[in-house]
Amino acid sequence: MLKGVEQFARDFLEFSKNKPIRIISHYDTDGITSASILAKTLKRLDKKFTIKIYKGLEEDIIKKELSRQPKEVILFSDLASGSLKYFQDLQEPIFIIDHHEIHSDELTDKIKIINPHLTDKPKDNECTGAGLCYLFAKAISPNNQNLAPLAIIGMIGDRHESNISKINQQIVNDTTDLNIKKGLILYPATRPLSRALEWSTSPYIPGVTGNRNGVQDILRETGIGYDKNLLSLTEDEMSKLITAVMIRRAQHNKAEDIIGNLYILKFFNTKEDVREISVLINACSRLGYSDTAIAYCLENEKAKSRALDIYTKYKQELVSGLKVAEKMDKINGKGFTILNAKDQIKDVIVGTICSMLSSSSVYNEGTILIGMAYNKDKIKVSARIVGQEGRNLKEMLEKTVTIFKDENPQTIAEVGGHHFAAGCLVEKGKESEFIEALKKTLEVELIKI
Ligand SMILES: [Mn+2]
Repeated sequence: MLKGVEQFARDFLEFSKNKPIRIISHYDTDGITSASILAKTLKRLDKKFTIKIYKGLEEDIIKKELSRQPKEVILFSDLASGSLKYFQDLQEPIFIIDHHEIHSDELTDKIKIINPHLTDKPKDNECTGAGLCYLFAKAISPNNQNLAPLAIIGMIGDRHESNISKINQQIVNDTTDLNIKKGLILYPATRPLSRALEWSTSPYIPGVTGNRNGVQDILRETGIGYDKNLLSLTEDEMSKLITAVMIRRAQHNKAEDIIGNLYILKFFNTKEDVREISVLINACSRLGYSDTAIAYCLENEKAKSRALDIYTKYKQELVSGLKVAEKMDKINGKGFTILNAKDQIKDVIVGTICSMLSSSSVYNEGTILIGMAYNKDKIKVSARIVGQEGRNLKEMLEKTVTIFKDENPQTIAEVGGHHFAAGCLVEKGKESEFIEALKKTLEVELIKI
């Protein structure tokens, strides 16, 4: 168990006695599963609570939420570590369960927090928001161990599965009804391969993704029956399929990108692929239906059918966005490509499109992909990198914004994200100025390596 969780849980229970709780969480799969774990935990304690989901915490949001104090207790999950500067003059304590990077010099005694970066062994304690919420729930009552599946979904959502830390392993061990099988990481592993191949956006399989004839070819070539799913493949079939996919991704030719563990969980009483569940939750939330996403996590039947409808539309949106991105004129530099989609791709999926392209075999390892799409009077900017090595994208965007602000002092631009995926919002009127700042940074960055 992570050090400090028990004390945190005791403090929280003590402070929230007879007070309603405000759960504030992040809008991705990890944040949604975090909020769901907290909701279940508080429900079991018969506590009153409300949930609010945000894409990010800006100053005005924080002010508005803090005005609920002292009547309500504020509990953040999967966010807020990067916002400590806004919590310097608190009258009442706040509670934070988060794993994002933190400026520990901004901590005060009013900020009660669980964060692996603050422990002696941050590597061993690497954990998602949902994982930490689960540990918190378990510290409150051992009965909450049956919430571990939600933590597993969060773990897949935040891609912690390829390098499982000690604490994540502990959560895996806590999860009953979890099956792990090594193989091609295509999802859903539980449904016919022909469908999974056709919709395989991650990994992207050239000639197969979105191409029915290509799907027929690959199945014929490998001699795999149409209705078989990944879970039912023999070892021999699995290795044939992996070879066939690798040939099509020849330029990438890195087995570890497509081979990994398949995670199968019992959810709504059926065996489901955790990657699929994770993408579905993410899709619902990104498209503005975080309430449906949470109700789905709490295994509400009505929410399930709503969530499936949203997910289907989302997949269609992605496949068409991908086609737009492939055809679009791009700004190509050394080691980077900028896709300025303007209003041709929805801002909510531009990051995902970049992730998908970064896993396709079109770009060389280490290439930085920048996607830009309009969001009302702003531009959503998303940065991804091809492969798992290379420059820190958050730092890169921060540098860009510094240059950009130097030249455009009145402008507002805030950067979020981490090493491998980062983004920011920029004023729409400053489109070309921002692109210039981006190019400048990317070209200078290149000289350093
Ligand atoms: Mn997270």
